[in-house]
Amino acid sequence: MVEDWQSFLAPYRQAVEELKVKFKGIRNEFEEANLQSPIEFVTGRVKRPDSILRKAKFREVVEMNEQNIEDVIEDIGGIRIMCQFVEDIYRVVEILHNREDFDIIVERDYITHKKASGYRSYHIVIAYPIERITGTDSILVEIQIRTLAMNFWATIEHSLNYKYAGDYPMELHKRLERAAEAAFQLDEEMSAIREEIKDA
Ligand code: 0O2
Repeated sequence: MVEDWQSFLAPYRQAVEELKVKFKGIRNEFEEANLQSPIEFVTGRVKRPDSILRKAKFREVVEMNEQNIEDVIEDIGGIRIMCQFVEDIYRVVEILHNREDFDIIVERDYITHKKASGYRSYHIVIAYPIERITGTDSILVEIQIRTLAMNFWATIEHSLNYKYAGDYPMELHKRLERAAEAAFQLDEEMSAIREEIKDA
């Protein structure tokens, strides 16, 4: 068991704050150079203990402690990068690949391979070195990169998931599928008129 959640989560809070500053910095650099930024905005959060425990239970973890927790839950620290266009997501991925301040551990492209739920996003899990008064630690942070349309769908589906625990009534399930398709079409349309939007 985790004895003291406050101190266990402290490095994650620090990592999320640092990464938000860094990724907002990328956006600022594009703006200062008068270039269209592939990053629209950045958010971050640290998973709450109740949510960590719920996920561990869902994944049927028998005994979780501070040493093995990251084997099961890679998204205690989470960053979301929102983009206008699907193409921007891959530009952001390339930018992240070229950085030297963290290592990429896993990549999951749920855009080319959407989840059964209809969920689309690009996930990158990084090992991020964090400087503490006790020395350097390396912790995992999950970066989700998605368009505004993907984010809209995922946010709504996420709240419904809490209500129905994933067990949606058939009618709602169908509506969510249609909404996912509509979000996909919106991204396609926006990409098609991207050049015009960029000129504007
Ligand atoms: P939170 O913090 O409330 O968002 P894995 O399945 O382990 O191979 P994956 O998909 O990266 O890889 O891991 P996981 O744990 O299934 O999902 C990580 C996060 O991705 C989730 O965090 C969501 O933020 C998002 N996500 C994944 N699948 C879906 C989905 O079907 N719908 C929505 N809305 N979001 C999804 P949590 O755990 O939900 O917590």
